[in-house]
Amino acid sequence: QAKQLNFQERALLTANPVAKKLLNIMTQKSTNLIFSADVDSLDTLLDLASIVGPHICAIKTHINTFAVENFKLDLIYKLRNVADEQNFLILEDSKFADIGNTVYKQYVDGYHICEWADFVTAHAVSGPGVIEALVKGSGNRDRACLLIAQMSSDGNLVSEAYTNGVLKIAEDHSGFVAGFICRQKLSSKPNFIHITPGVKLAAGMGTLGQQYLTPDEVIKNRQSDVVIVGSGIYQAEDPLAATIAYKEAAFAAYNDLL
Ligand code: 5BU
Repeated sequence: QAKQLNFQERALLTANPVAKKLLNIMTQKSTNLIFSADVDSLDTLLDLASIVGPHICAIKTHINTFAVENFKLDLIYKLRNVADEQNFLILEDSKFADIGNTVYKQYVDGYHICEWADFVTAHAVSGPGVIEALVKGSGNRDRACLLIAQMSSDGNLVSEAYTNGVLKIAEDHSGFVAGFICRQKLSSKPNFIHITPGVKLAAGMGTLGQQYLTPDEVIKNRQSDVVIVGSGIYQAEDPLAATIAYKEAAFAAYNDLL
């Protein structure tokens, strides 16, 4: 098997500042784990972030899932401080999918995502305008997006041709696209980071169509780079112990490939 470049080597080969930061954090903290903090309130999210922060390379949020009645956007700026202190990034899983003009407003005006999220997810179904809108909204901040090239849910409509189309758009916009949300390695270009949700220590079917793979399967067999784990951590009796278990499983699988 050919020698794989490690994260540190790949950091030198990427022009995107966020991809570079992520690759460096993964090296420094020995973690290729992103925590998907799908909890009920921003207060709970902040508490969990402080606990698991030392063991993750990024936290993933869904800012529009919090009940609006007692929503306070200032808490997300507290998360920004925790992220800076504990050296992890913030990935807002917006899944932008509309025409450029609408995406621009969602990114800049709605929840001020451009201010606090290092990177966001986007579908490429509407074409490259979505990326152009995010570039415009980012201004001179260090920002990036991940394109959703594949999904984890049962019966999803993503075809091989669609995935190949997403790869092509990513290559044409590689200054802003840091990588992919995917089920397996898709591109041999070292600057693209492959990130995989739908991960649990026990593989199988989750609720409402979610399908789980193990960290070992995702990183070693499918050669993705990073795992995203949500309920495997926040539903665990001991979220810190679970975070460490996922971190160690995913990083050992990465080391096995080198
Ligand atoms: P889980 O609790 O580990 O199943 O959470 C997975 C998270 O990743 C959740 O926030 C989803 O919205 C997100 N996700 C996913 O599960 N599958 C996908 O294909 C994409 C995002 Br894109």
